[in-house]
Amino acid sequence: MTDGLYSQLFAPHQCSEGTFLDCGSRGLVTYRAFLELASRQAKVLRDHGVASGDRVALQAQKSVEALAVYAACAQIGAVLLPLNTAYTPDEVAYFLKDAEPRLLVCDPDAERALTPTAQTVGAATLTLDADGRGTFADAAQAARPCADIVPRAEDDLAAILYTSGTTGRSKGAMMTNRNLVSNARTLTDLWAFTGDDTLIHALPIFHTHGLFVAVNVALCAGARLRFMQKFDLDAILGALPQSTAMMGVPTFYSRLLDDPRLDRSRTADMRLFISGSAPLLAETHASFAKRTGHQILERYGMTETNMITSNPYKGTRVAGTVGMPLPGVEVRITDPATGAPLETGERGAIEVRGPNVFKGYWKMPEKTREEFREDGFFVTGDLGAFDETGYLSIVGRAKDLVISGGYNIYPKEIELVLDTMPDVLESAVIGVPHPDLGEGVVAVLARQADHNPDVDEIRARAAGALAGFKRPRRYVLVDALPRNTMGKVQKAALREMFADAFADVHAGPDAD
Ligand code: MLC
Ligand code: AMP
Repeated sequence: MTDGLYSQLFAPHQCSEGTFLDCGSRGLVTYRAFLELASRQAKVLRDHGVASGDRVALQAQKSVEALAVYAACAQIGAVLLPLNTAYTPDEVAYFLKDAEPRLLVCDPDAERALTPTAQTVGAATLTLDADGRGTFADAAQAARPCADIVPRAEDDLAAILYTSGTTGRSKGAMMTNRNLVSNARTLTDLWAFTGDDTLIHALPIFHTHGLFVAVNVALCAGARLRFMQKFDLDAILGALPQSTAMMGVPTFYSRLLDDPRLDRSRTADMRLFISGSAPLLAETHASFAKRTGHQILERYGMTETNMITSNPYKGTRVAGTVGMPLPGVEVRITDPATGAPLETGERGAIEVRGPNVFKGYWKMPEKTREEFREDGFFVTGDLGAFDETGYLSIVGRAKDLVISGGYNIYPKEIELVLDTMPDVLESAVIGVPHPDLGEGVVAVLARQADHNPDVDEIRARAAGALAGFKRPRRYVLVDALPRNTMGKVQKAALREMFADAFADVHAGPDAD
């Protein structure tokens, strides 16, 4: 029973006066101070009835205090439910009803909208703002530290991360202690992280990349995080000379490249740039290498599986590939229709098995069964092929998914909203190339006969229903959607038709 996340990743640092979080002008936080804060929060969780296995929902801006909730949950065996800060109250309501947390910690601005739903599921609501202040912070400050570390078994849940689905209904991916600890150890070794590293952390802390990959690797190595509230070009350029590593989505790299201040001297002390969550264009890889001398290391992962493959730390990093399976992780390519394994070089479904793969979808045993093979391989929904040297390339997606700036957007969810709009017969949502975000969302609306939908009104209504990053950036009106002989909307044709929808957009943070 000593295999829990807390015992493995947090407890070894309880007495460390080394810096865990470097928050720039906001100061330094030692490992000891961070864990003491977390232990006070753990006491608050306990005082609100949170027991081992109970869920704690967190929708709060990135702050030291918000990150400490992760450690507090781990300490008492609670299951963290981190939520994207962009989700609207309606979207959050679904997660609360589904996961039935014991406690919701949210921004003071969202408290009024969220409390009624929280109450219906029996959850108390406490607040935490972007500066780490609020009723939750006050309670933690007044609390005595909690001394207990609740033992957790490897297979116990540590977190639930919601991912949208192709049906439009979000699924809670259940992450166990084993999933998180095994991946953290493997990545720390593979990428050679040590206590001498300073890792630039500008990713959000409600997704796998920023929370589990970056934070857990730092914990595992005893490294320092240069902890930034969000992606800020100036702040990152300023931090590069005092840092050794960065993890980011491809948009981070294209934005850095867009700035002439990125050069060899600024990155001279960096040892590693890692990219993931979305495809890194080979062109970005080459431009970055030319400008800085650094070959970006691209890796591949997924909420349900943590990290799956990585280009090597030592050895050739091949642009346009996601490298090789991580040690202890099995990856195979199969025929998407039959599940039969395919030969090297053949394109097919990417399947994965290993200690990194999640336990299943929360309260969705059927959905879980559908996505696993009988021998335990999980079907990722990505399509790929191995080359002769063992490198995997992702060549497409079997799932209807758009990845914009590293966020997953499921068209079905947007279409369900757009289909209800006045004068719209039906809609098709597609992702097409976007210079800043990789893919940008385009909504194709088929008019009802003799009607003309009001796009401004639709845009405004969509804003009320959907998180900002999911909202279509372009709307196009058509008389009818193209369909194949089976009656299925031909999204590939639409993607081709509107491929240039963002041709006028330039790369960089102020893009369209
Ligand atoms: C923000 N906006 C986006 C967006 N991010 N729109 C589309 N796609 C995105 N990714 C919208 C906001 O709603 C807002 O719209 C406007 O853009 C400006 O918001 P912002 O917050 O100022 O945006 P910006 O700072 O430019 O953010 C872009 C970004 C950010 C790329 C830096 O999205 C980001 O940090 N992405 C990382 C996502 C991530 O962590 N993915 C990991 C998933 S885990 P409006 O209309 O309100 O003005 C995973 C597994 C794995 O995939 O393998 O890692
Ligand atoms: P998420 O569900 O948010 O965790 O997103 C996971 C998806 O992101 C994967 O299924 C892939 O489609 C995609 N992804 C992650 N890393 C990469 C990468 N390096 N290249 C291409 N796609 C990636």
